Amino acid sequence: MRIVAKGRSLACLTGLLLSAGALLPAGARAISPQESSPAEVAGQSAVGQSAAVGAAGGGAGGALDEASAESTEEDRAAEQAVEARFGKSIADLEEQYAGKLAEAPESVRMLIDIARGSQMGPGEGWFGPGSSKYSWGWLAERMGHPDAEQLTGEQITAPAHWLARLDRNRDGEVTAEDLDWSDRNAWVQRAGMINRFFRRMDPNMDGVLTEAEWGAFYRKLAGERDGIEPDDLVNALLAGVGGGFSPGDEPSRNVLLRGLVAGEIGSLQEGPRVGEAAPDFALRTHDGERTVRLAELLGKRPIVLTFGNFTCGPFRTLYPGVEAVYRRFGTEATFVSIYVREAHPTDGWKMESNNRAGVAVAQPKTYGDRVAVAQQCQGLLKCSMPLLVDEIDDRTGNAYSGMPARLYVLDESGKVVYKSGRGPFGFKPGEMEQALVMCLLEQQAAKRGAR
Ligand SMILES: [Ca+2]
Ligand SMILES: [Ca+2]
Repeated sequence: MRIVAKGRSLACLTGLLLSAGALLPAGARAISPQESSPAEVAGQSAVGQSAAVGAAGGGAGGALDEASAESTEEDRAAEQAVEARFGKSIADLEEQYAGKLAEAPESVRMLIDIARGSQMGPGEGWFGPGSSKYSWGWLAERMGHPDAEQLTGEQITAPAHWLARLDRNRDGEVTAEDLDWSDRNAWVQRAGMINRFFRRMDPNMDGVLTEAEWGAFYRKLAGERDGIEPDDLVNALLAGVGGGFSPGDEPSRNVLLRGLVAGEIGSLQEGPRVGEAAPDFALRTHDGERTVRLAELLGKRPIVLTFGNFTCGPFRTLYPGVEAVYRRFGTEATFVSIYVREAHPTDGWKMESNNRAGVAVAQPKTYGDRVAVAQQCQGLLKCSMPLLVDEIDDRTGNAYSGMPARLYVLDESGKVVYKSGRGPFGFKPGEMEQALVMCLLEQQAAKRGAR
């Protein structure tokens, strides 16, 4: 498996391995404790890597010089594409942000991490945590118990189904732990591990395990025997986990550079921040039957925006979690999904795991092509909320930095109250749902105050 760019020193490679998510499969939102480091979890890995490279004595510039000496025509083409898009070479950007990479725009942080050999992991480059108006402190204060360490059902004035979403571990009280969605949280790590097991049993990767899929998995393990044993599950689920990408999924540096320039790894824009007004959009539904304009949805209820695309495996498997939120809160909030640029088209960072799941499409070149893929995606995911298709110039995907997948909660006035981290790693429907509940709590309190 090709892990590093040519000319990379062993010390660089060590720094890379230390930075946790580097070797995770792209589909792996979850990370296990040994794969995670505090720096990475805090979204500081770019800085951490920079330090590791610096400590190696050569510095990133040296590694890049070596790389360029050996670079092939393909390398040069990828680097020229970067220069055309960013207006500067990678080396110039490295120099400009030397020692202060954390201050660089997200796109530059991602570019430099890719140039240094990142294979895309949580906390690397622009993959950071979500941001929210709400927190444990906000909730405790709002409920009139600012110093409490836990809130019981009696202390939270809310319908039972709101409370149930805040009490993540269902122990009857809400604590800071219930609201912690960082990658170092034990619940998040365990849930992530279970999600990865789930994907192993779900051959068509639609995030739904049918009785037939469940049965096929069981029969494969049991063989001729009348039952399976704990070790059968351990071997089937753990073998190969954490060892890198699935065969045929790992990207080369050039594929990542081209994917970055094309907006397939994510938008070069950053999207609105919490507290800012969400950009307006007017997009047609996948069936062409109507146009939905954000401005027309405002003033009524909170709004949940879900961005995603067909070729992003984690989006496909995590999307049912958004549908579940829609089932629970569809009468209390407005839900809209927005179909954006493909993350893993056959002419970009193509993935064998997609091929095995029967997902193989080139990057749409026209709006009509994109609608056709959105319809194919709809056929698999059976999205029951309006599915809007972004224009082929990615205007809405860019305005929200929605590629490859992302979640937002807006309050009824259209201000952002929750913005997930960039997908796939930041795509956390449970985190979004808690923000939605707290937005509803705030709205409820405001209505009471107005009476
Ligand atoms: Ca709890
Ligand atoms: Ca399935």
